[in-house]
Amino acid sequence: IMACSTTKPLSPVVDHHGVNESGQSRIESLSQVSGVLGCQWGDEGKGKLVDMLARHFDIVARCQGGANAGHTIYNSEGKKFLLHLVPSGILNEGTTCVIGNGVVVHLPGLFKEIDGLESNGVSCQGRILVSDRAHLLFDFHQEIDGLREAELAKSFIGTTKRGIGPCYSSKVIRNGIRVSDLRHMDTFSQKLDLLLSDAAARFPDFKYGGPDMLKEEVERYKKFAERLEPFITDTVHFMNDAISQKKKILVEGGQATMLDIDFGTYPFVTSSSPSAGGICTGLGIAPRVVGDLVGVVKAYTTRVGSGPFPTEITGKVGDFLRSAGQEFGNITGRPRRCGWLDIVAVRYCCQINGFASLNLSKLDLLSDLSKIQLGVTYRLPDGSILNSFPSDLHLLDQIKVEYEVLPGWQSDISSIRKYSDLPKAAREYVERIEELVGVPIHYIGIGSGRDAFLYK
Ligand code: 2SA
Ligand code: MG
Repeated sequence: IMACSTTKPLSPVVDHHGVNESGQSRIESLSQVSGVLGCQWGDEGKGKLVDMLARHFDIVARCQGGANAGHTIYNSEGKKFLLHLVPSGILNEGTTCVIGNGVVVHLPGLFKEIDGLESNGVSCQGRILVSDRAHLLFDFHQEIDGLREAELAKSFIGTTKRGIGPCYSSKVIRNGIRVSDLRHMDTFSQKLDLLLSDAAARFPDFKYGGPDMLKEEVERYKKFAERLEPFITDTVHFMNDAISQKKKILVEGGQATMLDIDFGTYPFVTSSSPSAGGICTGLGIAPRVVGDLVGVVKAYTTRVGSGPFPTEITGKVGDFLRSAGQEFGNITGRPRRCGWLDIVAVRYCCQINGFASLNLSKLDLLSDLSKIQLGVTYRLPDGSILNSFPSDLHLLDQIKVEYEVLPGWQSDISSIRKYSDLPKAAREYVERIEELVGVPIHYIGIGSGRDAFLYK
């Protein structure tokens, strides 16, 4: 008995996500409430990390955004799932998924997603909780999103046209309709009437069909209300209760800090807070309980939509990254703009979010390049250097990015499963980023498979 108690229990070398022992210890040491947030302009691969971490957490929660997110994940049989509103923990049976108060919920879209999951054998009933405080996003919000973009003409934002901005506008101007309003269909109808009339008054092309159209929409929502009822939860109470019961909670960010309504390249941003602050406001949990945040950084940069992109590469290398990395919007299919890794922007995101560690994703996509660049300095025409990411887009327009050039490794790294087995040039790239940013990289994505992670 003595001998047994001193030997470590035998643990499998890898679990079904291909997580080896060093990965296990990294993951197990994450704090009770942890989060995964985007550290660039979105599409860093947050969903994949969340899916991999989910089995170590009881709850996965979304706190902001809506169906403008497109998180691609694969189940253990390699089947692909594209999620928009449902948290990426859904494929892990034991995980409860929370859609928090800060999320804007398009019910037709949510039900479509749930139907898709259930028809593929993923049970959702009782596993998805929707906050009673979350705002409802209606089809008309999506329509207005399109009308606003058309109005902006050449200076369009390049939104996903999922109605995100218009829905948050309703929320902030205090006209919004919340999930709990579904329990009071008489006042629901009055509120919707006001919203639709407002939209018609503001947008000449918005055709409000009057009482008939309202009646039709209300009837539709009566059915939605019935179907949603079992999902509706006071998630503020649920989350805080879970925290006192020592449940492990993982917050899944959508979009990214460079798209944050406050910290991003305004106005070319989304309308929510995808950075650390959004966790507290979007879930109703205290800053004191929020622990380790992991920032996800793609090994290069992409951006979909308009707005500044200092390290953008046009031409051959940009085209290569776009096609090799399949850099097309998940929802809209728009080609993503591609560029070198922007250390100035990443450092700014790390400052705002206080990341405990980073997940460098899609490193394998750089494998064919003979030289890799890192954007390290923003220099102004007068020779001075910007010491932080500027708020003024005019200033950003004038800067010249200075690059460090590192040698490529020019060999396939996608089947490597140990950090130390990476080619020296690849390790040097990773370690140079750590050095410049000042945050350790603990996870490295080297392929699309569920197990294609290295732990450092
Ligand atoms: P919105 O729709 O109002 O949030 O758009 C405002 C800006 O935020 C950007 N944004 C995104 N950028 C990258 N990925 C996103 N999700 C989808 C994806 C995008 C897609 O995962 O691929 O399918 O096109 C996302 N969501 C919002 C958007 O491009 C605007 O610049
Ligand atoms: Mg995405």
